[in-house]
Order: sequence, then structure tokens, then C-alpha cells
Amino acid sequence: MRSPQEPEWITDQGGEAFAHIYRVDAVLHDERSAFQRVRVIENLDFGRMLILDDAVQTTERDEFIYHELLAHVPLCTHPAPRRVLIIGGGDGGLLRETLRHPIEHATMVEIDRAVIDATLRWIPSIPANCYADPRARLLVDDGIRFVREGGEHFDVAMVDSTDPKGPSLGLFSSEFYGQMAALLGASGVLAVQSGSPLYQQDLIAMVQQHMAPHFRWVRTYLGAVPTYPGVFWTFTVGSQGRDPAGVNPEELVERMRHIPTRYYLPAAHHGLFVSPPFLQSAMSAG
Ligand code: AG3
Repeated sequence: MRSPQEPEWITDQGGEAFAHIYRVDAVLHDERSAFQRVRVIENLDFGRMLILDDAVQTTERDEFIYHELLAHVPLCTHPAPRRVLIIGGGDGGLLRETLRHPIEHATMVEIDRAVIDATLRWIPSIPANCYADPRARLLVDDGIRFVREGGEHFDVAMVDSTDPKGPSLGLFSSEFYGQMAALLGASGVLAVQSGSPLYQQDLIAMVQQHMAPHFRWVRTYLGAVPTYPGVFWTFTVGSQGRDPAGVNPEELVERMRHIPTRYYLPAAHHGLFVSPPFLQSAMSAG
């Protein structure tokens, strides 16, 4: 038993033998939804943090890095995105970044309403006012089923998932990427979070392999997310039309001109695809 003076710490395990730990300075929300344990805690260094089971999803202090990287890379890869699909993303950060582009609409399909509600209530700066945007459509539903059933057309899709365990495993399958490609059409772009390059190299290789049959270009890029185990994190983009690494630099500047960012920069876009050799080997492994 912990004594009342001893603080609680949350352990987000990366590899077999390492983890990041965070002191719980206050518990703002703790519930077991139909899918997972949903917690919002306060931490002195990172502010409010959304934790699903024991995995940190996002925090007030560093959420912009992940959300900007997952949104602006695929959106700028497509020449003129109008319809956007987000699978997962319950905290709303990705939808918020997406809506900064002059798109027609964005549909977000999140399976767990508890994540949407807890973030809206306790970390409102992350969704900001994205759900009030008339271009946003929110569906609380199974994203895998939504994509399988098809019937709608999108220009850009993003998968903002939890770790590849349980219900989210299907979001990393070749079958799912194939069904996504069918929704996306000729210049479609898909971006996903593809895990840690330190302890999930198998996942990166698997995502590469599973996307390859369905997309003309498949590229993995790196970001630094301080609150994910090991800090280094990867994203993988599949594109049918343009090469994500070949977008005209002046066009990038123009497209991002009125979009404020704190991490993603047009001038850094191409550099994202110049991968360090250890990541290149991870991509081609498997
Ligand atoms: N999605 C979670 C990425 C995986 C983090 N893994 C971990 N901490 N063990 C982030 C959702 C942000 N919108």
C-alpha cells in the first residue's frame, strides 16, 4: 500500500527493460470505458496528460509535435485536399490541425466516446473548438468497419491510433490499408503513426510491407515526442499521386503561409524524409 505522502507514478513501458515514468500530481479523471482505462492526470513538467491504459497519448506541453507531423505532412503531400478522414484521434488534436487547411470537410471516426469527452472536459486546449467547426463531422464508431464498408471518397486519411494491441491491431493490417486505398483514389494520401524506431522496429517494417502493395510511395519519417517511450517516434505516409518527399518547396511555403505551427516547417519537410541509417534498416527489415 502507498502511504498518503508517497506520490503515485505512471509507468509507460517501451521495451522489455525500459519505461518512462511520470509523477501523478493530480488525478482529474479516471474511468474504465468499454475499451480501455481513460485517465487525465496533471504532471508538473508536462501539464495535463491523457493516458489510455498505461500508455501516454498526449500532453499539454508536447502534443503539437505529434499532431502537426501527422497532419501537415499528408495534407501538404496531396495537391488540393478537400475531404479528409481521421481514424481514432479522440483527443481532437489531429482534427484541430487538419481544420487549419482550407478543406471542405473532415470526418473523424473514434471508437471510444470516453476519450473525446475526457479530453474536451479536462484538456480543452487540445481539441480547441474543432467540433464546432461546420466542416467537422464526428462519428463514434469502429473505424475499421467504417473503412471496410467504404462508400465515401476521401483525399487524405490519417490514422491516429493507440499502440498495436487489441482493437487497434487491425489498423496496421494490409487488408485495412488496401481498403483505405480504395476510399482514397488516384492522388490519395494516408498517414499513420508507426511506432518507436527503438523498440518497435518490427512494427515499422510491417507498416512498410503492408502499405507497399496499395500505395505508389511509402515513406517513414521521424519526430521527437518527449513523452513517448524513447522519445524518437515514426510516422508512415503512403501516397498514390505525388511523392511526399518531392513536393515543390515553394508550394509548401505557400500552403502553410497562414497556418501557425510550432514544430512542422515547410523548410524542414524534405529533411523529414532523409532518414538516419538506423531507421532505413528498420524500414527494410522484416
Ligand atoms: N497515439 C499514441 C501513440 C502511441 C504512444 N505509445 C505509448 N506511449 N506507449 C497518440 C494519440 C494522440 N492524438
